[in-house]
Amino acid sequence: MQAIDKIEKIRKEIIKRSKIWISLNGVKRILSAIKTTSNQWLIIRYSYEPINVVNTALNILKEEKIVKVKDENVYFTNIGKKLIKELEINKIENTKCVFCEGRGFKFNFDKNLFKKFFEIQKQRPKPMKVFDQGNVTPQTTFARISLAYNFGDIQNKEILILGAEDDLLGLAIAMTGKAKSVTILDIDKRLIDFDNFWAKKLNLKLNAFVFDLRKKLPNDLLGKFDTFFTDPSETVQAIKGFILKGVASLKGPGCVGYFGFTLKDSSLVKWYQLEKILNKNKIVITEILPDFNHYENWPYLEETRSFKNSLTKKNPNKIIWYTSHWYRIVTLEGFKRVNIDLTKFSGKKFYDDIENSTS
Ligand code: SPD
Repeated sequence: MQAIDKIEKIRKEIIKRSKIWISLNGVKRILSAIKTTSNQWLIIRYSYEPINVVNTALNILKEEKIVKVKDENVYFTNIGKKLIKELEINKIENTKCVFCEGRGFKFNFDKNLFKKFFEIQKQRPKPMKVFDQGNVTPQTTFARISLAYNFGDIQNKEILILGAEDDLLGLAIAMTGKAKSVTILDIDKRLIDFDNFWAKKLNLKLNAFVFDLRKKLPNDLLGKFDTFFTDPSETVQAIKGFILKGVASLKGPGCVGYFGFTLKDSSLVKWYQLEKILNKNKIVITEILPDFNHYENWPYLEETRSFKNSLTKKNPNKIIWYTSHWYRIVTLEGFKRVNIDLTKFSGKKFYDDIENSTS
């Protein structure tokens, strides 16, 4: 069988088992990632395909004797080496800036402020599975601020954070002293108490409230903010719960939202759905910054599908492998405020779907 036919057969098998679509180029990218690194978590990072898809692909490639596992690392066999030679698969070359971790922005917005935040964040509550938590690195939190600051989306602005305060972005923005106000909504009382404790201690313009974002936003939060930030789970329900509620909170056309979206827990088909929802509501995407958000590993990783279905049983420990793209969106004239009740989606139904494997 020709190499290309073999890969096409494998592509169809990946789709059959994972129930997620992948292109031929997507499969070739996974092969390039394997050629680049033997660590399965970095293979996932470099593949830009859902974790479920990469894990399924690795398992099939092993069954087909194209890859083998040695000391919990993944390598091509001789059969695999011949195959990738025929397919002209190259290593992935990292052309990103090494000084800014590839984001294009300085992460140390202000060295002393960053140091202070760095010490505070060490005491943050640990991520919990029940809330699908997993925080970004403190460098990421400050890179988010630098980016938004560059666009003028923070200075003298009224800011809303919807969930994801495990990233402590609202606290960090308030610590810059540049925003007019920062309001934080999160379901996790531990985080709200943490924020309010530091707000009092540091005299910050920050108000944090326990709020379940499946519920409708109260009227006094609608149309009141200039900028929102969120980092939702990636189901369609969570897009509506977090991103569209953020949009509903904005004052008018030309206001701004930021959120993270992965190719780890979402496929390109989900991206299409997301972008269609945004466009339908007259919202335009101005930036999608790849791998902008770097996540620290969360303590419950081994309980999730991403680990259980993985080819090797190596824990990533300190390796940054879970990254997301950072979207910036702007409301247009005639944008829609969608503020719906989603409480019928209980627990996992709200934040889990077939493409998600980290919750
Ligand atoms: N469930 C594990 C951690 C995931 C963190 N959330 C990332 C959301 C990106 N939109």
